[in-house]
Amino acid sequence: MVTIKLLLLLLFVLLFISFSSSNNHIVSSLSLLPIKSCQNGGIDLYGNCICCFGYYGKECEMVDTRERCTQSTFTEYDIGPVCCWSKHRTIHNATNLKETTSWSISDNSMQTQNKKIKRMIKSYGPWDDNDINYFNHILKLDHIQRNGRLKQVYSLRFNNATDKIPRLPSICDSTNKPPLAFIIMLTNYDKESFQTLLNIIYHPKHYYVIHVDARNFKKEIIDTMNNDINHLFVSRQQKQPLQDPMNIQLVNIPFKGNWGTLSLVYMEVASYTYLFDMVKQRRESRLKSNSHHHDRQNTIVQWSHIINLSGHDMPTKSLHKLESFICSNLNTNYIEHFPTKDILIRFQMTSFDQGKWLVTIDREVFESNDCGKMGSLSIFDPESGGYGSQWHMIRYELAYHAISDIRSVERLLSLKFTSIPDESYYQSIKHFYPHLKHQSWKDQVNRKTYWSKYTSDTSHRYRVEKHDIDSLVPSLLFIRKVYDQDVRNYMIEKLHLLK
Ligand SMILES: *[C@@H]1O[C@H](CO)[C@@H](O)[C@H](O)[C@H]1NC(C)=O
Ligand SMILES: *[C@@H]1O[C@H](CO)[C@@H](O)[C@H](O)[C@H]1NC(C)=O
Ligand SMILES: CC(=O)N[C@H]1CO[C@H](CO)[C@@H](O)[C@@H]1O
Repeated sequence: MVTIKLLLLLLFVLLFISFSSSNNHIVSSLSLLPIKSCQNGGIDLYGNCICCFGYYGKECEMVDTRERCTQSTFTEYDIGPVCCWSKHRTIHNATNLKETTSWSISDNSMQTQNKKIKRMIKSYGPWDDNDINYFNHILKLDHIQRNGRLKQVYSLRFNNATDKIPRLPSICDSTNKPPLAFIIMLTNYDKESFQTLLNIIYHPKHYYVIHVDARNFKKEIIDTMNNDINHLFVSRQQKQPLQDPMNIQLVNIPFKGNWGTLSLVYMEVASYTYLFDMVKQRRESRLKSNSHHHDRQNTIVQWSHIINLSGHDMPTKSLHKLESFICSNLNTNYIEHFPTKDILIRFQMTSFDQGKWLVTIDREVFESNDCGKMGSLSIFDPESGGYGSQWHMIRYELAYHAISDIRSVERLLSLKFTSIPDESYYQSIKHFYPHLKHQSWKDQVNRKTYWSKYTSDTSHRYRVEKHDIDSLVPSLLFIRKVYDQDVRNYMIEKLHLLK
C-alpha cells in the first residue's frame, strides 16, 4: 500500500515537472503501463480490455453465445476467438492499405496515431504474448492535455516527425566505412559457434543485437551470455580517453519463435529498436563527455545496413571485405521481390500461431461457424505487396520505416493470419517507403543454404562440409547451416576470415 502511494506521488511529481517544462501539448513520456493481455485474446491498452468479437466483460471473460463463431472448434484446437475476429477485418477497417479510407495517410500526430493504433488492436486480434511483446517494443505511452484533462495516448516510439535519428554520410571510402548492424537470432546458446561467429564479425564500431528464443531463455544461460558479451566488449574496446556505451546487447524480453508465423518478423523489427537506441546512446554519451568539442558527436554516425544472422550462419568473407562490399553499394537494399500473385494461396487462407507452428483453419470450419471472410485479401492489396526470400540486408531508412510508419505496422499486423509472413513483410512495406525511388534494390541476397544435398538423409541435408567450402561462388557473403566447429575453423583458415 505504501509503495503504491509512493508511486502515485512520484507519478504526480513527474507529471508536474513535465507540465511546467513543456510548452507543447505533450505532458510526459512515462511508459508506466505496459500493455497486458486480457482473456480470450483481448488486450489491455488503457487499463480497460479491448475484447475479441463475441467476448465481453472486464477481462473479456464473458462469451456471447448468440455468436455462432464463439462455439467453433477445430480438431484439437479451441479456436473461437481466432475464427470470430476476422468479422472485424474489413477493407473499411484498414489504415490506407487499400488507400480507400478516410484516415489521412500523412497525419502523423499523436492523437491520430493513437486512434489508428486502437483501431488496429480492434481489428487484427486475437493477441498472444508475442504480439504484446511487439507492441511493448514499438509503442510508447504519453499523456496529452485535452480540454483541461489528461488523456493517455499511444504512439510509435520511433516517430519520424519528432525523433530524428543521426544521419549517415552519403560518401563511403576505404578509410571511412560506416558501421553495420547485426542481428543474431539463436534458438539456444551454442557458445563455441557463437564466439566463433562474433570473433569474425565483431568490431567496436558496429552494433549487435542478440535474440535468444524465449523457449530457451533461462536465467543461467542469459547470465553466461551477458558475461561473455561483456567480456568481449571490454577486451575489444579501442583505446581512447572516453568510454562508449555498449554496442552489443541481448533482447530483454525475447519472443517465442514459431516457424512460419509472424513471431520471426517480430524478433527482427523489435531488434531495430535496440539498434537505433544504441547509436543514440553513443552519440549522447560523446556529446556529454565533450560538450565543447562539437565535432566529436559527428564521429558517431548511423549504421548503414542491417544484417540478420542465425546461430549457424557463417560469413564467407572477412569483416573487412564485408564492409568494403557494403561500402561500394552503399545505397543498395538486398531483398528478393516477386509479385504476390504467385503465392495468393497464402493470403486466401486464415492461419494462426498455435504456440509451436502455424495451423491453417479449414475453410469448412470457417464457413460453418459464421466466422466472417476467410483470408486477408479484403484487408491486404496483393498488388502492393510481394514475396521473396526471408534473407535480406536492408538500409537503415527501411528499417526505420518499419518501426516509425504506422502503415508498416499495419502491414505487419495484416499479415498475422497469412503463412510465412517473413517472406512477404519486407516486400510489402516498400509500398509506402519514401526512399523507394532513390535507393537501389538487388534481388541477390548473397546467402546460400545447401538444400539439395543428401536428400535421402534429412538429418544431414543442410549441413555444410569442408569440401563445400572449396567451391563457393565468389559473390557469396554468408553460408548457412555450418554445424561443425572443424568446418568453421577450416573456413577461417581457407577464406582468411580473420584478416
Ligand atoms: C532474418 O529475419 C527474418 C525475419 O524477418 C527471419 O525469418 C530470417 O530467417 C532471419 N534470418 C536470416 C539468416 O536471414
Ligand atoms: C520522414 O519524414 C520526412 C518528412 O517529414 C520524409 O521526407 C522522410 O522521407 C521520412 N523518412 C522515413 C524513413 O519515413
Ligand atoms: C467502417 C468500420 O469502421 N467498420 C468496422 C471496423 O471495426 C469495428 C470494430 O472494431 C466495427 O465496429 C466497425 O463497424
